[in-house]
Parts: sequence; C-alpha cells; structure tokens
Amino acid sequence: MADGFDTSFNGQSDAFVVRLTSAGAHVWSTYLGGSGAEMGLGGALDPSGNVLITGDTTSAGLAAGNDTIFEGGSEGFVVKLTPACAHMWSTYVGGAGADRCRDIAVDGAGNVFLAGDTSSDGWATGDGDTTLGDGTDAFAARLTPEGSLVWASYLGGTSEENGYSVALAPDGGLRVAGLTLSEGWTAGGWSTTYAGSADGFAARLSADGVCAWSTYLGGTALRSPPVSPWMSLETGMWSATPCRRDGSPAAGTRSWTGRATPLP
Ligand SMILES: [Ca+2]
Ligand SMILES: [Ca+2]
Ligand SMILES: [Ca+2]
Repeated sequence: MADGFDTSFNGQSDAFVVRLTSAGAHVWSTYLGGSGAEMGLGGALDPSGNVLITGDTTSAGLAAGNDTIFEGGSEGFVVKLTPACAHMWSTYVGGAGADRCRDIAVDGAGNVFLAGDTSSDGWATGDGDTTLGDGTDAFAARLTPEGSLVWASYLGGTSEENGYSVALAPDGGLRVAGLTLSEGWTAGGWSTTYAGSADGFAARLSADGVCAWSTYLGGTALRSPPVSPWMSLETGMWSATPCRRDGSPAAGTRSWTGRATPLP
C-alpha cells in the first residue's frame, strides 16, 4: 500500500482501498483495520467524491469520531475518506453480538444507508423495527454525512437473515434485499408465504426507516447451506444465485432473475 493514510498492515486481515485513474494507474492505496480481522464488503462515493467503505471487524480501537466502542463479537464499520485518502471519520455499527455491514449507498446529500446482518439486541433505534428476532436478523441503518447513527431497523423473523444489498429509491427511501430462513415475517408485499429452504427477501423502507412492505422472493429449490444472496437493483430487478456462505457460486446450481413488485 502506498500514499494512503495507513500503509502498514495491522494484523490478521485488513480491508483495503485502492484508487486508480481511469487509465488504471495507481493513485493511492491504504489499509483499513486494526489488530483483528477486517473484511471490506461494500463501497460508495458521496457527491463530493469522498470514499465510503463498509464491512466488518474484530478490532477494538479502530473507530475514530463517532461510535468508538467495540462492543463484542464482530462489529460493522464505516470509514469515510477524502478523495486524496485522508481519514475523515470511522464508526462501528452494531452491538454486543456479531454484526456485519455488507452494502452501502449514499444519497445526494451525503446521507449514508447500510444493509447487513446482526445478532445484537438493543442497538436498533428509530421508528422501524427495534426488536431483534431470534437468531440473526438483517438490518438497514442510516448515518448522517458525519457518521452518526440516525436510525437502524431489524428485518427478519425467528430464524436467520442476512442483509446483502441496499439501493436508494427515487423518492429518497430505500430497498433492502437479502436472505431469510424465517417464515411469517414479511407483510404487504408480493409474496408473504415462505417457500422453504431459504428464500430471498426484498423490503421497502422510508428514509426514516419505516418498512412499507416486504416480500419473499424464491421457491422451494434453494438449500441452506448453500444460500443465496440477492441484488436489488435500482429498477427493481432482482437476481439470485445459490452460493456458499462466502458468496462464491455453488457448483451445479442455476441463477435466475425477476422483477419485484410493487415498485418503487
Ligand atoms: Ca486487521
Ligand atoms: Ca458486535
Ligand atoms: Ca432472525
């Protein structure tokens, strides 16, 4: 790593960011992490070209500026860097259990939206669902442009959920998509009947974190594990690929696409 704000490896695994020119020349690169294990799982640019990276970490002492308390298990994290790779702020996301941010989106005002999954009770806040289901829940969260938590909402039921993707909707709300092993928790969407053996889900949230509708996506063919991540694109198109838990495709399986309704 060269010309970034942290060019020294910090131990176990670190996340990293590399900026290249459009011609592929190296501009800067930096490690992101502490003495524990980090994974960088998502990135976005804000309207000023600042760089936001999200993922998960087992390192205490990593965050500077907002939520700086490592509460245990793993924590989601968000780091904001200037276009020149100066550190602006970093924050943990989550509570005492295992927490992971998997995707990030930034609106035109620099507000930050996250999707991930959590087994931590008691950290979600706001007008959405602040009661953790059993096991792991997916979550959506909003941070200010300065990295403070505005709200976080659990998404899920009595079994395991993973939140894989977040996308902004035209009116400023958001869509979240992921994987669920729980029946009976979606409401108001296209399909509220769990098909079994892991389904995808999509949910529509307001910018204040209130769920307008949620739906299952999928049939009975998926097995868990392997499981399926979902990509909720801006158009409402979705796709599913049966995969292993690290996200790699499962051998001998098919992927498929569809369009989630209602829109947006
Ligand atoms: Ca590390
Ligand atoms: Ca945690
Ligand atoms: Ca759950």
